[in-house]
Amino acid sequence: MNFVSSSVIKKLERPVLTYRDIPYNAALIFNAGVAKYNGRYVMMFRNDYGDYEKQRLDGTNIGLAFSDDGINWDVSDKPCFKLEDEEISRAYDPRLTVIDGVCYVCFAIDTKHGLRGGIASTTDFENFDIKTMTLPDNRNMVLFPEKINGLYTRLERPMPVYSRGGIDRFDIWMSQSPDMRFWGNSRLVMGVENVPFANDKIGPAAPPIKTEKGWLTTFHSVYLDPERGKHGWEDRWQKIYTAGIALLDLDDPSKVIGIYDKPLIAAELPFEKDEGFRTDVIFPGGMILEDSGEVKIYYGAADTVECLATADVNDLIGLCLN
Ligand code: BMA
Repeated sequence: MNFVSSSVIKKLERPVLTYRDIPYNAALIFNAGVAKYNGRYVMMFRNDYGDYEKQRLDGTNIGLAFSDDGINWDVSDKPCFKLEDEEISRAYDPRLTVIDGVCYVCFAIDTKHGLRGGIASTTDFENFDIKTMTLPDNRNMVLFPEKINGLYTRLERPMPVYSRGGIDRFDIWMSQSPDMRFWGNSRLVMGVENVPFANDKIGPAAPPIKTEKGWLTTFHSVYLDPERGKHGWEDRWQKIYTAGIALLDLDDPSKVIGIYDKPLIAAELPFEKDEGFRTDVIFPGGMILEDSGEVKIYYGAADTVECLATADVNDLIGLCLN
């Protein structure tokens, strides 16, 4: 299967961050969350550290970088976030959302008793206050940047097993909370069967942005090709990850206004398709709407590097409405 990006997408021809940019042990730098905070761009990125050349991974932490233009990044001298104890083996895939001057970080956690999603708040990117952790198995959480009908709102991706045939038929859900701690009011937003280029699973990608026409939101879409053999470091990597785009109702984001029926971003460049840990993986985690109407979409590529694509907000909305 050969997926291509939409013609509205302009990719930066180089990654914005790789392990070579990191002043501490780093191997795979990807799946970052990005926000504008106090006049600067801030990025929290996943670092699977070890040795890139030797294809060895030893663990995961989350690093921090700042930028004035969203393209050139200064990486802080040490990782900013790591969760590890007897129960939790790691936290990863951070996504950032600023609400009322506070930066919230959604992250995934691997534990001995399942995969969970967590939300922490910070104002200095050194101290993090953990607000909530989900039941397993749930992850890929992203927060909307404001309360909806008085409630904090998140998209998420539980992993039902028995009811979906014991395979990866995973969908996008939403839940709401009065206080970031207690979550409920859960509803299905998008089923994997609603995405023509997914045959496996879907999940939220970057936190949604608000437009006049609705909440514009990316999602990741997985196409499983059992014919694929070695693609990257492992003997077999059969999943192709692309990014999709959808528009959700402003008042009730469980109502989908439109989904673009083809991938928005697909792996095409050498560092997306040919090099790295798991090739053909596009995994957005950050989306920023500029005053000019330009949308910056940050995405992990090949589970190895962090990249940037841009598009005009009206073009993105147009894809969802046609
Ligand atoms: C998902 C997550 C992501 C990763 C992707 C492709 O299940 O683990 O962190 O980018 O798989 O490996």
